[in-house]
Amino acid sequence: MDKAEIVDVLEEIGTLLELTGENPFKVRAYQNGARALSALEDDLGARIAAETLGEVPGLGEALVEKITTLYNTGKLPYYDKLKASVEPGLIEMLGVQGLGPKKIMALHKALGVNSLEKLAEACAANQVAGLPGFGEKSQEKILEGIKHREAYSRRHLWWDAWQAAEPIIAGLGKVKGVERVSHAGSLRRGLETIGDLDFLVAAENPEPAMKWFTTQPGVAEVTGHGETKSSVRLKDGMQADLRVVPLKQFYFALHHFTGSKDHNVKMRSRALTQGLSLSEWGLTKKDDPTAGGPGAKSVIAAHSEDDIFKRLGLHPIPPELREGLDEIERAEKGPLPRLIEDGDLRGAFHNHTTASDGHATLEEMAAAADELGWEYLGIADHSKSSFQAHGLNEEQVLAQVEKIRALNASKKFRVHVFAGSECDILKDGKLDYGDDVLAKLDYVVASVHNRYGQGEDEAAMTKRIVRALEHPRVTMLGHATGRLLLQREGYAVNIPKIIAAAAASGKMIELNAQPQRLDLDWRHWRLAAERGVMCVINPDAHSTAGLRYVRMGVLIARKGGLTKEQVFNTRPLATVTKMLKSMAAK
Ligand code: DGT
Ligand code: CA
Ligand code: CA
Ligand code: ZN
Repeated sequence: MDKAEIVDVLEEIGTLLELTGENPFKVRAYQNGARALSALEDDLGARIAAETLGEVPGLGEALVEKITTLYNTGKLPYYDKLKASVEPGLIEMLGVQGLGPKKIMALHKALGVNSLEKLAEACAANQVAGLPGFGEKSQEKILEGIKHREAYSRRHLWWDAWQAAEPIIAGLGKVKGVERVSHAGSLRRGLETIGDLDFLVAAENPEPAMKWFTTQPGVAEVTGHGETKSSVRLKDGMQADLRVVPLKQFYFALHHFTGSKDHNVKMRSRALTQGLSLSEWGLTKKDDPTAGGPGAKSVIAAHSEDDIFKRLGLHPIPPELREGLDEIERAEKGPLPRLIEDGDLRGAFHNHTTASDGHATLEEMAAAADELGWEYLGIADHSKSSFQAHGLNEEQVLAQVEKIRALNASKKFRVHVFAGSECDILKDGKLDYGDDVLAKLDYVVASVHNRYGQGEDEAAMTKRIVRALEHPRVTMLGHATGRLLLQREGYAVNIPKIIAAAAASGKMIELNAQPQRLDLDWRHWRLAAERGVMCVINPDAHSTAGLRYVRMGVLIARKGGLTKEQVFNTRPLATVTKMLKSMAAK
């Protein structure tokens, strides 16, 4: 087991111990141990071999033993036993916003609740409000949190859906007789969360593809099996649909099953005004009796979706833009702008290292950036107020700046490393470091982490962020709403006002590409771009693997209609360096 995975296990042990009512010192020992291990710069394997792990502050004998076992065997009987001893319902409650181990324990003790269902009942029966430390308002919040959780559990993050989809696309492509394969639906449109996975195959004989799809190892249950359509539930709980069509219908079907539904409705009514009928089967004359069926006599042969758009007098509309907004009207007037593409990014700015809460060291991150072919890598560890994320104090961040300068001078890596900070925006909109420290940095990502109870006070939060944007040392705003998809709502904030403030002060706004954030939301980027606010796509990487999240960011930027020029980090190193310098000089 590698270091990052062991850190996760230690953190989970801490949480489980809290849920069993274990004494706080023991809980803290695991939490501190997880932090100490995650901050360890040297190679864990070497430390274990040399038996010097115990010298790391924060790692006592018991922890050293457990880390060693996990490292060597990938298992820990103590952890398995502990996990089995906690009621699953209590672990499930951790997923409810606002409920931590302490509150869950209190609820369990006072009311005996051991499942989400029972907790919801207790709230509805007004039993929670009277408990010490709860009250009417928190009872309401818990109920709301449970409802959210239920709604969320039916959808999945795009990134997770894509991990499940990739091997299916590859597998279908290898089936005999399969001429085309594509994903469709919300997955292809790049929606931030996905209901089910949709796949489309072109083949004369549907049987082999259907058979592979319903019997491949990832399948938990076949939920539907027709002649040309089958549905399955995958082992991770996701649902997936496959449709198989003859090649001549493939692009009509691909357009139809990519959707969205709203886009399809508008496309069909556009076709009707031209005397045509559009369906998954083809594009026929309106009064053709074969319309809307498998034998549709199409007026065109479609060799791509673009052929369909063209016949209806439209310029091509990329899948990401097909949400039934105004994309059809725009595609009628002229070509849509060329959207940013995967290969356009040359680096990114919001990344963490083991200096704060990342799992990889500065050098490991630089090596990973080299491997990705990046020209530059921005390091922005947390600032001191984010103590839960091991934020850096003034001395530590200045030492990191020196370390980064030395690393660049050593030419050990091809990538140029910029020294920045993810600096907390404090309650009043001031920054977490003084101007003298900020002046030593190449750039500053300003982010809200602690809501200080302002989560629902839109005016206060907006003012706080606007004030931070006005600070001359701030380069960009980090994760603008703090949302965690399928888990936690963002704080209330007036986005148009934030965009206006960024425009006025010439600041950038981050598109945080961490799959659970995707923040700022794609729905706001057109306004930002129209106001001339530059986007910067940042992975918010906490590990070397996390750097790859930029791909998700590009997809969301496309969905937001952004071009290469509207995204800062598509620019070459020399330009980026110059722009950061000129921003800092103001
Ligand atoms: P999801 O799965 O909830 O994330 O969203 P989608 O968009 O993938 O929806 P899904 O899987 O139900 O259907 C895939 C596409 O098929 C959808 O985007 C458009 C098309 N489609 C499905 N049902 C209908 C319908 O009743 N009317 C129309 N016009 N199109 C439909
Ligand atoms: Ca779907
Ligand atoms: Ca579907
Ligand atoms: Zn952050």
